[in-house]
Amino acid sequence: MIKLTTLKEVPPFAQGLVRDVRVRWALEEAGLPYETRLLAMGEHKSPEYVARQPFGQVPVIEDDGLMLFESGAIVLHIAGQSDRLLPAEPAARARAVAWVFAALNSIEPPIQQLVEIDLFHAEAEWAPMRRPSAEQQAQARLDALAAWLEGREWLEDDFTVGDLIMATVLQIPRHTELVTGHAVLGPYLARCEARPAFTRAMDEHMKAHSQAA
Ligand SMILES: N[C@@H](CCC(=O)N[C@@H](CS)C(=O)NCC(=O)O)C(=O)O
Repeated sequence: MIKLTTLKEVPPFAQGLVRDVRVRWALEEAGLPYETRLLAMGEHKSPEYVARQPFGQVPVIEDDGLMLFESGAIVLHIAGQSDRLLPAEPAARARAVAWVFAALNSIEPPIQQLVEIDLFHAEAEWAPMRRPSAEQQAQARLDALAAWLEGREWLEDDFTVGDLIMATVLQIPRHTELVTGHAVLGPYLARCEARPAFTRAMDEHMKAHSQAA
C-alpha cells in the first residue's frame, strides 16, 4: 500500500494548504488506499529524512519500493495509475500534464511570493514596498488563467490532474479575495472543491492535525 509522509504539526495558517493535500486528493480520485506517517517536530530536517527528500520538505511517498518526493511528481505518478486523472489518449494526456506544469511553474510562484510577504514577512520594513508589485504579478497570472477558463467547466474537456493541482494552487491565497472574489476563478475553485474525493482528502488532512493537537 502507498505510504504518505507529511508533517504532524503545522501552524493554523498553513493547515489545509500543506502539499500533502494534493497527494491525498489524487489518491482519493484514483481510489487508491494509503497509509500516513506523520513526522514529529523537526524530523523533516533529520539526515534520515533528508536522504528521502533532499530539501527536508513534505510530502514524500513510498510506493512498492519507489521513494518519491515533490508533490507534482507524486501526483503525476498517482495519476498515471488512473484514467480518471490522466486521459489515455496521448494528446489529451500531454495537455493535462501541461496544466500541472502551468499550475506549479506559472501560477504558484507569484502566489507564493505574495504569501511570503503577507504571512511570513508582514512586519518587515520592505513588505509594504514589495507588496503592490507582487500582487500585480499574481493578479496578471490569475487574469490570464481566468480568460482561459471563461465559459469552461474545467481546464480541458474533463476534470484532470491539471485541475487538481491548479485548484490546490488557487487555494493558497485564501487570505485574500484574489481567487474567492473572482467571478471566474471563485466558481471554478468551488467546482473543484465540490468533488467528493477532495472532501475526503481534506477531512483526512485535518484529522491528522487534530490528532496531533
Ligand atoms: N516543491 C515542494 C514544496 C514542498 C513544501 O513547500 N513543503 C512544505 C509544506 S507545504 C514544507 O515541507 N515546509 C517545511 C520546510 O520547508 O521546512 C513540493 O511541491 O513538494
